[in-house]
Amino acid sequence: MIIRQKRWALLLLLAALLIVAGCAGEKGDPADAATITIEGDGVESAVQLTLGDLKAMKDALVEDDYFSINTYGTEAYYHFKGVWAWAVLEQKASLKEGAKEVSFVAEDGYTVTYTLEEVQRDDYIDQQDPQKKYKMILAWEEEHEPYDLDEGSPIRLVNGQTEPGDVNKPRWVSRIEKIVVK
Ligand SMILES: Nc1nc2c(c(=O)[nH]1)N[C@H]1C(S)=C(S)[C@@H](COP(=O)(O)O)O[C@H]1N2
Ligand SMILES: [Mo]
Repeated sequence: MIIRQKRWALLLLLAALLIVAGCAGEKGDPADAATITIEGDGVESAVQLTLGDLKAMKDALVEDDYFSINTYGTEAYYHFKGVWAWAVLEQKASLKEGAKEVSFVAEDGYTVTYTLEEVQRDDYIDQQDPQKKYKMILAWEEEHEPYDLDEGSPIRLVNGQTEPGDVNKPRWVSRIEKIVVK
């Protein structure tokens, strides 16, 4: 009888340990299930990608401080973590030969359109630091914080500047819903 009880106690302890370990381990960000679509005449077929898919593109990850100027002329650095937008198109979408332009469309309809070459560039600048070169990224973390799911799609387009004085922050499309290739 005592032996049986001990066995039960051990089993209970084991179960409790497993639960604790499970909670403390890789919880998986709930935002990872968020999706964006790549669609339009410029791709062979539309694809849906989860944020988890983007995070898994380890070779294309980018983490950096991006310089910005907004419409009021305010200058500031923001820290972002994300993945090179071009790598996403190249690796995840079946681009057609004649594809030319790429629109990043937010849930509120806010849209910024680039040529395919502009998405591919890896030499965007920071007017304050001539040494630095930047890629256009799809970011899921700003200032070391993941985007709040309550505010919508947790993915933002972020880029450097094209030239000194470039007011680039208006092109940082928040809450991306889809990427339309034409
Ligand atoms: N989806 C979406 N993204 C957007 C905008 C918008 O209205 N909708 N405004 C842009 C403009 S004009 C600026 S200056 C920045 C402001 O970014 P912030 O909210 O992080 O300051 O977001 C840009 N991205
Ligand atoms: Mo703005």
